[in-house]
Amino acid sequence: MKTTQPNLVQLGKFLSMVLRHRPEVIDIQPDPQGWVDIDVLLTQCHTHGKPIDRPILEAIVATNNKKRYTISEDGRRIRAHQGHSIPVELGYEPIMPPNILYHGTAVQHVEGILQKGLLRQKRHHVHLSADQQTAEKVGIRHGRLAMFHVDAGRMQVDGHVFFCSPNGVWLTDHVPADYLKLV
Ligand code: HQG
Repeated sequence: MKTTQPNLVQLGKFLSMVLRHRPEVIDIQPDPQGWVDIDVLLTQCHTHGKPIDRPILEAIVATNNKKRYTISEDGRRIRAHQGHSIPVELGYEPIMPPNILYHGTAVQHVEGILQKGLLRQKRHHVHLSADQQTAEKVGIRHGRLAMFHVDAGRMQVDGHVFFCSPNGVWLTDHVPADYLKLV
């Protein structure tokens, strides 16, 4: 008998959408820290035509290219590590950043960034990468690549606060243009 393999990438994108941006699409309500009960999530996914069961969910979490999701220690809840546009309090502790962080973007954004610095736009934070290769992948999502080096060491000395999500994305509120170098 021929079985159809679930498309984990596609289902992962769906999960990202409902956990970070539009939970109302499947009628779920993440708690203030962004957690959703897994039984409720799976039931609501089924109801809305996305047949995700527990093994599929665990496969999405394990194989996701950016390790976007985490399951709680008791195995009952799931949330995304970062990147939400819905209001959530992720509870990360401030942490000292490396001296240089990287931000990849597209050339059409460069002028605005040089004027106003890096703004968090629709997300909760500005997202920065610890290595240039990752930042390149982030940037080319938007168009022709432009790369900024961020003087994170000096920002921290000047009082800016940084967080690092468990999947290694560096987060801060705003990067004034003075700390940016277009490379
Ligand atoms: C740009 C993905 C004009 C900024 C990735 C970026 C990342 C400005 C865009 C995560 C600006 C926002 C985040 C200014 C910032 N003027 N443009 N003043 N300030 N911008 O997608 O950093 O797949 O919200 O350069 O891997 O590209 O979601 O942020 O180009 O980690 O898990 O405004 O999203 O992860 O775009 O990506 P985004 P991002 P996920």
